[in-house]
Amino acid sequence: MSGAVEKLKETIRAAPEAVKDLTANVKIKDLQSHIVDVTKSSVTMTSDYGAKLADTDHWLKVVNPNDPNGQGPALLEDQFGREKLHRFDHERIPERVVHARGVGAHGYFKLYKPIPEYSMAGMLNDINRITPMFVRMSTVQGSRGSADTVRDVRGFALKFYTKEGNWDIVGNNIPVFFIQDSIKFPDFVHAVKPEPHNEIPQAQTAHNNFWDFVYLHSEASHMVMWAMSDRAIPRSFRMMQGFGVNTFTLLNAQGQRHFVKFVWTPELGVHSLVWDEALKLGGQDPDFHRKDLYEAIEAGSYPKWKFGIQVIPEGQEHEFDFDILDSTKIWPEDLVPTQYIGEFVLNRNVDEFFTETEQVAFCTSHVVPGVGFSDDPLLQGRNFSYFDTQITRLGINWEELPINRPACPVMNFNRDGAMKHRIHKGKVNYWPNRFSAIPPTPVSEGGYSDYMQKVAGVKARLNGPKFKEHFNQARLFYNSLSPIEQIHVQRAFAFELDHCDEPIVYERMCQRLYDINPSLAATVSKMVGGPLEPPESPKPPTVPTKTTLLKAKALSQLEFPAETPTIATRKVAILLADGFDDTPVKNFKIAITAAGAIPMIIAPRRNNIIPRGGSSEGGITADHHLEGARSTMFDAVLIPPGPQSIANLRSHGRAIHWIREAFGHLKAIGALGSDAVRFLGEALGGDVIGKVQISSMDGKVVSSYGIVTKSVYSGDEEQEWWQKWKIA
Ligand code: HDE
Repeated sequence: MSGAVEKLKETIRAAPEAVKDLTANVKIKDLQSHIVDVTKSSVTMTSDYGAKLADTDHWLKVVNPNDPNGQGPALLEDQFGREKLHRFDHERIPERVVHARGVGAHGYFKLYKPIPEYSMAGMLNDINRITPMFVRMSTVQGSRGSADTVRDVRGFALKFYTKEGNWDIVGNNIPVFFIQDSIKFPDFVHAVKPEPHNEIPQAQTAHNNFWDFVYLHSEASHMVMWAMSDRAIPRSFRMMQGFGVNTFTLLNAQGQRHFVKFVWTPELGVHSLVWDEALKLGGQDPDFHRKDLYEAIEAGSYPKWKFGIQVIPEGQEHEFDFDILDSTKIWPEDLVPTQYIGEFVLNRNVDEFFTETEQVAFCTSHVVPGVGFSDDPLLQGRNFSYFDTQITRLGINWEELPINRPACPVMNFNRDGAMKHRIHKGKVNYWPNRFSAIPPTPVSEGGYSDYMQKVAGVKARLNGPKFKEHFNQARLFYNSLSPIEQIHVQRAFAFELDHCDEPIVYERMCQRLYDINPSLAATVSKMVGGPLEPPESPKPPTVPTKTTLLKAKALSQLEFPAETPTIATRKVAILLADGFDDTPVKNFKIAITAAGAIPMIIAPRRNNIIPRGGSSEGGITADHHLEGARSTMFDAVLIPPGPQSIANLRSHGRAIHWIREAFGHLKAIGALGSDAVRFLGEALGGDVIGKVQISSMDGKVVSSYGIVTKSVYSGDEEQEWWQKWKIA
């Protein structure tokens, strides 16, 4: 277990009983029968067919015992050697065609507001139920080994093991999508993935094909605004919202149907990295997000999300300017408020990555009684695609795998296929049969009820007229951001288009930005060499609107601070060297641990850092040395007092770089004592005498030591931050 986990454990207050009580989780119990603990096994090594093995280090060969150099050929007859290689040769399965890189964890859902008026789903009506869950978070574009912190949409897939069957919500951390119709998905994914001729770039949208696609599909305009915002570089998987994106339906016991969108919001607030930090972390710690989630859960600091619904009664389907079945549109909260009805918590890491996180398979088509689909054309295609892809990845019997198996009874006459596990006893394998074996369940007793939807029309390859409007919500999103968030969007576009080397791509994309926001377009154009004036060509069609908002709630990340502002689980680096003052360091560690954060000592070397007045044997062990752990891996930095310690840091190039980089990434920086304060000023190139305090944009100081919260929207606007210096 890593040092961070141990330290985080020290800071965790007792978790609520319901969270700890894993025996309440029927799915975890179900998995137990499959778990073998290799380190506690009393069984010695066997072959796959159970024969005990005496030697798996040497292949069976012809050797000449009388000749010390005699090494003859290896024998094909070695069934154990062959078995070992066979098994190894076939270890890999195809990675997911998208969302290949991800991390999973177990948890549970608890309802606090039943919704019988909307849905008869048991999980959405029973407040005494604890519904087991498995959650997988992912990036989209990169392959399994790509870095965590790339600019990308994050997948956020939920599997509820309900008493009425598995219910999967296969969501993202952004509420809209690039395309409206699932038939476009292969084109979209081909365009976003590495280019076909050279397989470059990995896990990036910053290339010609992606932006060519976006220009040619103006429906992607809204989504790319989100993808260029801070949402696409989250600080942690624990600090992201999630959205079901598609429009689903809820069906109540009276047979009434409502349209619904699902949303979940993290208890810790929504926070992001800054771009430079994300880029560096990609190399310094490619597992940054995976590790962050694993360590938090391992330490007992369980991330939690509020689960909400946005509901539109069936009769109001056509009352909006946008088509509510169009996945490139949000339902603005100002028009359709989110009702939070429950929460989910992730409280258990997987025991084995492959059999759980890699083999878990989600299907949008897997819904339970009380939940249904809509005619959202993206959803309809997804309902086909997910099941289909699992057949390639895992085989037709993928639902028998332990992680995918429902935690309720499964019984039917689907049969056979590769890798079937369950043995069905009995003379019949069809329905109806002379034994009346395995009858369907009437709707009145819990059988799935299909909504009797009236449908009329002609067959045509068309979408509804409102699907043609592509820019209103792209504008709405940009207008709803704070100024600093807007700057980040400008810079993200400038970065991405700078990586496109074909003028037709970046010039046309700049033209497209004029359709969204002329000032954004002009700024980006100036940076990347696009047109400096709006194009004369006619604007793409827009549909007249009656409810169009200029700004909408809940789009800017600033609207999602943690419910109680907190530095819990954030990592604070204490930068010191030989000669540091021991007592303030101890006090600071106590204070910061009490606030739930993780203090970590960073010094020029790891072993035996000697405090002022200490002996050469009495030093402390640092958590990391300055080269090993970089400022990017921490949320805040403290420089404690001690004249010799400061002098040592002052002569250390990496220490100065640490402070400058932390400042550039808008980390909270504290300095204790006049030497440390002066050093901080010098490191940052300022002529500072006295006490220095750097505050976040909202000026929040959350501890008496001057540790400030990192602003959720922290811009990389260095100049701006220079002006924020207060010199006293
Ligand atoms: Fe997916 N998507 N998708 N997608 N998607 C897959 O299914 C697909 C879409 C999302 O952690 C694949 O099991 C189509 C929207 C997540 O295992 C595949 C369309 C949203 C994950 C697939 C979409 C998503 C996937 C690849 C357009 C947000 C990872 C592996 C019609 C709501 C799930 C797999 C996990 C994975 C198809 C669009 C989210 C190929 C055809 C919109 C989180 O079946």
